[in-house]
Amino acid sequence: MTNHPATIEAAQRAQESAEAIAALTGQPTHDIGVVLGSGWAPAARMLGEVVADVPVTDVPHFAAPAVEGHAGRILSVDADGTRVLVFLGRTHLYEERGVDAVTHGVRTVAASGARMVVLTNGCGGLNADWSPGTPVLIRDHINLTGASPLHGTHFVDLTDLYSPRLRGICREIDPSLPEAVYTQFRGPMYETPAEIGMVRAIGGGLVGMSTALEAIVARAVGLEILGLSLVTNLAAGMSGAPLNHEEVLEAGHAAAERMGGILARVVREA
Ligand code: 8IG
Repeated sequence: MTNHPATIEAAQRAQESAEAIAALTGQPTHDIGVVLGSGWAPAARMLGEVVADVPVTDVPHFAAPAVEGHAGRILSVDADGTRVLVFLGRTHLYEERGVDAVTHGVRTVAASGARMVVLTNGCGGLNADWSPGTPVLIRDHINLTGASPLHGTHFVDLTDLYSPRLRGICREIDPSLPEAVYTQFRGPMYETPAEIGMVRAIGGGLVGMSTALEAIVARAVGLEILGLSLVTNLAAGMSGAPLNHEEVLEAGHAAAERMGGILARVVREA
């Protein structure tokens, strides 16, 4: 069932946001949505020609991002004829605005006419070979937030949630891209070393605070999904050093060329 009142209201808000984005960008529809998370902003300018650049606060129903390094802008980018709707920054569950605020971006991508979404994030890595600045394809996820972004009796299949087709295109672009299972915690605290031990035991390779809830709604609204993580730090307890947000931003700048190159090609080839 997709007719729970909260689902209908969320779809209506997304429709209003999509109409505002169309008016503000001069682009009636977009083909692909891209959500750029921690560390990914420097890669944005490599996507194509920026046709419009709008503060999210000019669009109804979007909240200003609370996290440093999340610029809070919406871009319309022309990637050789593919119209890409880019979100610089996102709303996280730990901001306590509720699951509908967290997933409003992906609902708006669908309402804008797109058929696919690229969800990116900065995250912790459980493989010691992944130095900060390593991009990793998300193969699957484990949702440890205790939250669901769906309302009512809405059964959604999550098999192959992270499109094998899009992962294949990415590996053609960059054969050295690893794949891993993304494990989402609510945050905002990072994990304890014991929690990282649990993640390892259940098959997780990445830890983050954003993408799983967005991917669930992206599937529910019919989008094809590509998930790309940037490992910005080794997971807690692995490096001997405490975790901090500055290394996230540094890793993004260091890896921008490689990430931007992958994004620029995948939006053209997908
Ligand atoms: I950047 O180590 C970033 N985001 N949960 N754990 C979790 N989220 C993160 C981490 C991390 N690094």
